[in-house]
Amino acid sequence: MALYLGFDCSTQSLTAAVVEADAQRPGEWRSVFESALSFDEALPAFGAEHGVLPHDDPRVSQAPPAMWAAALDLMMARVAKSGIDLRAIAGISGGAQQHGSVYLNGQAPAMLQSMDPARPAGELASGMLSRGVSPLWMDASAGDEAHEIEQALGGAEPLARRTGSRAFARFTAAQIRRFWKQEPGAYARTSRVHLVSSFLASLLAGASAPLDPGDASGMNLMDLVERRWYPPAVDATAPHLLAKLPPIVAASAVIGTLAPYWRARHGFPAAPLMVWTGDNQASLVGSGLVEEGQVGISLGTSDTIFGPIREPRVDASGTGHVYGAPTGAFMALTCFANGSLARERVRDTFGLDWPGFTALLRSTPPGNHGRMLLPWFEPEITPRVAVPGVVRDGLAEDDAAGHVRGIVEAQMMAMARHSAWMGVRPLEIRATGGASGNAAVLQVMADVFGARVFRSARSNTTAPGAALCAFRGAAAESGADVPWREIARGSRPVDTPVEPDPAAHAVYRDLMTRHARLEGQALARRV
Ligand code: XUL
Repeated sequence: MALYLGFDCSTQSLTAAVVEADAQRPGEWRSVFESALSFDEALPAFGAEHGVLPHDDPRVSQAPPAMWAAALDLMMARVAKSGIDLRAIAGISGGAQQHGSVYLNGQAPAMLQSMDPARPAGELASGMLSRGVSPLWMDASAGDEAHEIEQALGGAEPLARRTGSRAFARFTAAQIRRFWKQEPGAYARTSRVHLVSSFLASLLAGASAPLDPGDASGMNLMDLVERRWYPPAVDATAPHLLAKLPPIVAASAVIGTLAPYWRARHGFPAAPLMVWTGDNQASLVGSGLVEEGQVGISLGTSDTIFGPIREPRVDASGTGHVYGAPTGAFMALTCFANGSLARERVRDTFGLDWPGFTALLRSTPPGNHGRMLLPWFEPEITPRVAVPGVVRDGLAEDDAAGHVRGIVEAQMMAMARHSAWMGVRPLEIRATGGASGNAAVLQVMADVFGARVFRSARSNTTAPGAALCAFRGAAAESGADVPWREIARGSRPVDTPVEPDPAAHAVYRDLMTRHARLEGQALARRV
């Protein structure tokens, strides 16, 4: 049976998954290999902490693109040595953290074509850059630039209607504009602005790779419905930008074959390469969410709530996004920056390990005896909080149990409230990401939403999702239109769901009004 290789280049790690699949029986795909490497542990020389370079300004969040290239090299070596039959690889794709931008210099096209297999990919990649760092999705420093772009487009609403989102500081347009304003010379020397996804795809292809509509829709630069660059937004961002942007091709399209570099260096065959996408897009199909009404929650570095939608709807409250989806339709998503790192902050502040954290969560009742917490340890995306700071209501600073329940309840209530715009009242939620393995956390999720929660069969759904995009792309290339609905049957959750407790749900329905009030007051104090 054919094999498909998928990557997930997330904030803190690179994961690879190999999926075995057959177009005749698409629902019977299975994962035959999975491996993850943490950037901090595997590549300490880059100096990243949790995948991010330390910076004095808490709003700045950057990483070295050469670190991702080095990780790809290490992971390709691991896959090559894993014992899987490399000759059976019939497609390669990936999903990467969204919004982050990689700036290539004028020599990059020639360098991509002639990568020397004797030299590590990280070293080769550093020679291709016009900017040594990449601003990440966690970066909150480009607020002014986001505002300038919105102004030029006639306000937040018209921009959101065209591109799927109002201007966000972390979105690529605001970040490109900031780079142009701060380093005009380096911007002028930039021949191509890639996203993390198309940068890694370019290294694999040995040529500048295109973007898919899913990841391109996280830039504030693409006309969401036309799936083309939107000239007024491009012009409002930076001069001569159109010529620096990659082309946009259909999701899962074949974009080339694996470059000679990887074949000579690690012994891979000349496998077809499919366009990469964003991590959330790959996770959507990896979780088997392909029809409107289905909802997923990913508890990763960022917490996201997302689901497929048929038509693009705009979030009037301005916090949500509409992105392209691998299915060719759309996905709604709301993103929270204070996800797993915030949970870890609470765990570490009170000297707990995860079992200790879970025990305290179980020892406290729904509603937390009225103690409440807004966990804005880092600048928050939803709602927009530029200057971080934790807000406590009735909660003593040394109350470990109150903080543990407080953070989980606050995260779930924020997700429930700020996703109302999606217009989907979920009866069932598919949970994925690291913390989805914690049944006590999932119980709070089920109780807040009043919905049953299924844990995804695997905690990483992005890498297998990317492998499935490669599978679908390969099938389409040979003339077979494999329905996503059929492929999704292979993602059925295996275990029994966590059921909501009606009494606890009633507690949270009341508490959400208080949560909204506390949030409103805290935001008003910050203006
Ligand atoms: C989505 C977002 C994050 C990143 C994290 O808009 O900013 O989920 O994709 O990897």
